[in-house]
Amino acid sequence: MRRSWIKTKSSCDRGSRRRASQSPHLKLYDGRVIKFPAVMGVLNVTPDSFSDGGRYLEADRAVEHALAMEAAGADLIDVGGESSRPAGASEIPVEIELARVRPVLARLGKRLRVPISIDTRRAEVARVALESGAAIINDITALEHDCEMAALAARAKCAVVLMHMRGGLANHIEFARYRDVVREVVEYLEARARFAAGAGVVRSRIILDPGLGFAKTAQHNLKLLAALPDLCALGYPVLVGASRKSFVARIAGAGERELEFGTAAANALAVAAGASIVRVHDAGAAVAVVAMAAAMAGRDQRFRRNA
Ligand code: HH2
Repeated sequence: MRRSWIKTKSSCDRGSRRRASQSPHLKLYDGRVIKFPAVMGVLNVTPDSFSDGGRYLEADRAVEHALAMEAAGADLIDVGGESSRPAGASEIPVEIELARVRPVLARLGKRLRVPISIDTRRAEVARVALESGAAIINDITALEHDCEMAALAARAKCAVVLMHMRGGLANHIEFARYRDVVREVVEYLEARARFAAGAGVVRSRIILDPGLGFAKTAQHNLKLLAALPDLCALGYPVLVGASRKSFVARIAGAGERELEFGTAAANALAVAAGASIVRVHDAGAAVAVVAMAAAMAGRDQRFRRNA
């Protein structure tokens, strides 16, 4: 669905935290429903992403890959045109980000049945994506980078992923210092959710993400994964992006199989701990992992594959 009306205007205490219940699904502005736990397939239209950089820079290949992830059972596709790779990700001009994602979004809007999210920090890019039919803004800066993002999300009534990070794209690893990483991340995300709701973002469409690997060491990531129930207790759906990240490589090994199984283990335990969405590069593998983990955790009675 094209939406040409969206105009961008210029310009804890862990123990005592209220236990709020999470919704079992996300209802989008257009009535489509994403059932949890869900698999978000990553589509990086970039030359330099850490896992799939350069593979889908050409629009036809990107569209093909998105359709393949949908066929493999992905519940939504996350399109990004700017890498956030910690090893020196460089800021790119907005024109380049737009030139990468616009042709892909235009084609996907007509062909993809599952919802599209746009992985961007920039309101201008988000607006183009929303006009092409995207229903979710995935902002790794939790609406902090671009002061127009919150108002855009509110006007569009889209869902928003608020992710925790510190520092900028190129230097966030230098900010991986915490007294209590779980408490600080949970408090930050709670505050950003409050900010988003205050700006008019539909509360039931706010999703929180601890931002694994963003200003986090491997130990920080492990602590956050172990404490997912604390984050889920805020009552918002929680997205986890562990797929193929360097902490998985450090722990499980950097070979293809090791990354695949390390990612699978992280996703299974995240779903068992209450995560609502896992963001992955290999959608087919994640669909099976999520179906099994959800069934074992008693969260989901829909068997994704027939025996
Ligand atoms: N991770 C990456 C990018 N966007 N968004 C959310 N909400 N959560 C994440 O964990 C997350 C994200 C990094 O992964 P990838 O997109 O594969 O790499 P790159 O940023 O190099 O394109």
